[in-house]
Amino acid sequence: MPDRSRFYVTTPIYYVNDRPHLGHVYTTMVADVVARYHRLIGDETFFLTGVDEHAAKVSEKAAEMGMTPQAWADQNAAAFREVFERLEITNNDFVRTSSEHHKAAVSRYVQALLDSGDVYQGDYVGWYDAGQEEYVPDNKALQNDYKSEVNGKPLIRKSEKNYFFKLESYREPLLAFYAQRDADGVPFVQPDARRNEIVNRIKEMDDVPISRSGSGGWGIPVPGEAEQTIYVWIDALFNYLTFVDTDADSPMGDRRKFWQAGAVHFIAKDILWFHAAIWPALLLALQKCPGFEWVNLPRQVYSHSYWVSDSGQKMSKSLGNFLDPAAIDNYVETFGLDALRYFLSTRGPLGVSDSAFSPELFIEVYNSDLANTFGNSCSRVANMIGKYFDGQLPAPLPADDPAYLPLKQSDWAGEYMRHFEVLDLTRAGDAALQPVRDVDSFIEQTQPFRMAKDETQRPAVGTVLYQCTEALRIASVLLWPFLPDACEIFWQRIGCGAYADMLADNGSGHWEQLTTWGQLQPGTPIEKGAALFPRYDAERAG
Ligand code: ME8
Repeated sequence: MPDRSRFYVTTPIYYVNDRPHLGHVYTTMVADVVARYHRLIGDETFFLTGVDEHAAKVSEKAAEMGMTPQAWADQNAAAFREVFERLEITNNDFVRTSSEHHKAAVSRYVQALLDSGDVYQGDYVGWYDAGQEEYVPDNKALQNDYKSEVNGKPLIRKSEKNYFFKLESYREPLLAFYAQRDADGVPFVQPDARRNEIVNRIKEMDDVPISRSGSGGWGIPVPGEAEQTIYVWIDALFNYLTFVDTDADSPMGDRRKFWQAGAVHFIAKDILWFHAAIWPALLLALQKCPGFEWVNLPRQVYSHSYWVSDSGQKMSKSLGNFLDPAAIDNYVETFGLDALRYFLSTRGPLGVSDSAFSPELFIEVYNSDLANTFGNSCSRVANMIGKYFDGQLPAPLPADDPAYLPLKQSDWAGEYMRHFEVLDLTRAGDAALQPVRDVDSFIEQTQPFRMAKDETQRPAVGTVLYQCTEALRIASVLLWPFLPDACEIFWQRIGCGAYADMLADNGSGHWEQLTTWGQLQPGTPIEKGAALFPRYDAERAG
């Protein structure tokens, strides 16, 4: 069984043939929210993202730009890294497939598969989708009229000497693996509809090429074969393993424990086949090789849908309709980074349907969930504490006092965890806002601003406001993976500034304490500060 106290999460590694766009930012932000959640609940977490460099389209684009593939890859890898840093993504490492560490590890794995007989030499005659860098089986090519399923461009006819992986011989082991995961209650592929598509395709799969000829030396050479490079997809899939296949003697430290915790791979549906069939089959093959017995299989592949434009077209580089870094910066400047994270991760295409990116919806969600709910509640409560208690957190009456007015608490943290555990970020975000909604109803019901007019009612008002602040503190803990900047500001204002350091300490296990009622000390100064999320008025903003 995987080790539940550790957590390993990955994003696809992105092609460096161009600059990052909204799709890349999306998957990376989702993985970041999930990584932060696991750190919050006390899991020792490793989060990996990065770039995929050895694609033919990278060397072709480099030639167009009059640059070497490496120089072009360096430039775009830096752009990805820079965007992710600016977006405060908390990845623990950044993959570059041109790094010496990765190249050496991939060569070792391929050598092991050559030695075991799972990789053999043959001839490939068939179809290739250059945009997706994907070999397309004849029946699929025919079905799609010899065009790419993703970008509609004509497929290329290829005839070359390749090394092949015996994928077909893993049909039964893979189906057994899927059945086992279903029986364990943690299906390997999510959502379920995607899992069913894959299981059907596994039943008819053939062996696949794992090398290419004529890449002009851009790629990892097949061991002992200077003319062939390892097919970019095999090179890329192995990143999930190479970057954690290190022991205590390595400068990267002992990371195998993260692999063994069972990786969770976030990807989009266009690359599911590689992750759901080829990847586990490669791992099944590798774990039979001497020295690789420790290689277990990932925990889950989560395949989301697409962000599409208003007209329903996939946002992509080749279609030129994506939100580029400048447009993304605009959102961050106007609404704040938290708002972008919150919107993308709670309103994005995590399920089986695509999501249209609509500026109107963005504003609506910003105003309803952030400005009018969390932001407004924090201001309201701090204002009342300022007005009636001189900015000091009042002490609540004892719960058995006749004047004690209880805020009805539900299982806020439990509900939130149940949704995170099945990667339902929409419901997890909603559950994190529940204490805020409960505070709003409590204020409506008790009307502390009316009670405060009567001096004798002050202890009851203090009781109401103590509970409101405490509920908002718990909300801020639950909201932190989505809104880290705003929550950290709020913590400073309520005397909980130390939380940020507690959470930076990976896997330190403060979850119980942070979500237990009654942590705030009466008498603590409560700062009002500026609105965490000022309401956005589209008309006034022009
Ligand atoms: O496929 N909506 O890289 P890539 C949502 N290098 N997500 C989107 C998206 C959209 N419109 N467009 C892109 C590759 N993405 C390979 C991966 S992994 C071993 C190798 C996201 O640069 C989504 O995560 O084409 C998708 O899977 C990924 O970007 C594809 O990035």
